[in-house]
Amino acid sequence: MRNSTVRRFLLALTAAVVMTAMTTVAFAADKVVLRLSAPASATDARAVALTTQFAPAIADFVTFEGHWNASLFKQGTELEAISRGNLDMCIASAQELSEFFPEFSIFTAGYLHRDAAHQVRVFNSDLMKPFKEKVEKELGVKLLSVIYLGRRQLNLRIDKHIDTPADLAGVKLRMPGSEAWQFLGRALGANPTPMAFTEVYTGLQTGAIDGQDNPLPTDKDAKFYEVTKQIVLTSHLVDLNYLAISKKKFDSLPPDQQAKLQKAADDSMEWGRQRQLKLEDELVQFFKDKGLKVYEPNLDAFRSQVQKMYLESDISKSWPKGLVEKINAL
Ligand code: KDO
Repeated sequence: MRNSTVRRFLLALTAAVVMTAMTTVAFAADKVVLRLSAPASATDARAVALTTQFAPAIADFVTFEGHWNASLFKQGTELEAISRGNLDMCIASAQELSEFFPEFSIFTAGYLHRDAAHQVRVFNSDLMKPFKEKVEKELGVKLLSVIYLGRRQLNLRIDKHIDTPADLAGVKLRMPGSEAWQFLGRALGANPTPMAFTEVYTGLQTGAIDGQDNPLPTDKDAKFYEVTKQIVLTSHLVDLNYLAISKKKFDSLPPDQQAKLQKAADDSMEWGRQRQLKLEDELVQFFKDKGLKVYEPNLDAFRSQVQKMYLESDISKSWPKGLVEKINAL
């Protein structure tokens, strides 16, 4: 090729590269950015469901950014961040929502939801409508889908055998930092201590706390088995989260994209639910292999004490009349 031909060729190539880059930027700019912040780690089941299922399903119109380990917002401050327009999505807990709307504490009560399927029935039932509407209206947050976190179990660094709530007297049990969680700790018979999730491993290692409660997949993911001696299978809370999004952001999407996003949320959370259930089954052996004692206590003793404490407490005064019975009937 002659020099001028080479130059023309290079110029054309440069122009093509620039055009492609500009188009990519334009497409990227056209996409809606959804920033989610959560205390969960990037390997946590919910993070995996969001990054491997949810994000790819809506990738044609959404750029999903997951910020894990509370790197963007501190645990418990995400709902307010969405409300103020500083964040688009989060993994909200009923405990956090109960700080704004006390009636949400019904979904934080020990031994209320029976299992993962029951959670889904409750979330999709008409009973949930006034709860969802209130959060949308007053907080500007839309609860897209229910997330199965798993059955919370006691995980202790002390060796003492736990059979009934009385055996937990004086045990410093880390619970997340809100009143709904602290109450659950007391209902279990323990001495609850608030602490952020990201500090729990060190708390167990140093002995600042005697134990913590979380579902088995979380205990594995956070490596709590390295610094604890036993897991007591109390299953005291079939724990849930809600996949939450800014209502303003959601409403700004055209209807077909809203529907696609909603479906991606439901499908990915169902995928996560099945994965989490399978993990819970498999992990008992994993912890035993790591040298931990894993056993069931007197479940009737735990269930009756916890349910009684809730029903006699001020917390249950905020629950809509007859709702416990309706939830039980679902
Ligand atoms: C926790 O702090 O123990 C907890 O399990 C509470 C849940 O509601 C949820 O927020 C979870 O932490 C975090 O997402 C970290 O896994």
